Amino acid sequence: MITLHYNPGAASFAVHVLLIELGTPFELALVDTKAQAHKSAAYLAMNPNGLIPVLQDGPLVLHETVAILMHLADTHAAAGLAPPLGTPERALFYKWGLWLSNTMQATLIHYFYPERMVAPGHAEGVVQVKAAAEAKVGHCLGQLDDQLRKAGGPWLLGATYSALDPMAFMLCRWTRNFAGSRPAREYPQLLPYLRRVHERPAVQRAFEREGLQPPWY
Ligand SMILES: N[C@@H](CCC(=O)N[C@@H](CS)C(=O)NCC(=O)O)C(=O)O
Repeated sequence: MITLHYNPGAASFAVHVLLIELGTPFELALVDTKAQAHKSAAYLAMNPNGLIPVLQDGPLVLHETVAILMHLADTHAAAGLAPPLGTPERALFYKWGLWLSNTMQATLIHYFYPERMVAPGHAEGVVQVKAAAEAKVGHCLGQLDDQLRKAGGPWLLGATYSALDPMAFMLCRWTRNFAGSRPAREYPQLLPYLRRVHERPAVQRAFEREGLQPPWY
């Protein structure tokens, strides 16, 4: 059995969408962040970073959202959610997966938790880190918009929907409250892309199951 440790709207959302998309049986385990359940000894034993998500797949315990997405694409290869191994397309799948994780997602975390990057009580530092993170994510949105134009769409990697589309959609969604720069929906390629991903039944089902409300992105 597959179990996804999740919290509504957190990074687990992309994995939740993919699991529904795959039609594979799984269960959801809510991580009560208000009760700091992600910092409990039991949770830290699964993910020493104390972050969401964690996927349990039989005896395998896996953290890192993009690693989980890639694992699910590999273990459900018939669904065709990752390009064939050893191809240039597969190399680009790795490139975009790592970039989404180590550049765009990591910077969004600074945007959401700027106080973690400065000395305690440094209010001006918090404002500066948040603004800098928002500006850097703005560059990331520009790159995503450019990629959609170059790849010709309709999906991030081109003609075929992949395990990275729920990830790109989720990160774009996280920009919806940007105040100092454009959110994803204001980019010419990203707006129709977000609409297309949102139209997928798996995305709508995940929103529903997590109890999330509009605006969607
Ligand atoms: N690189 C990690 C990042 C995960 C992450 O930052 N998760 C956030 C939720 S979106 C979290 O658990 N935040 C709680 C905290 O930072 O205390 C991954 O992709 O799994």
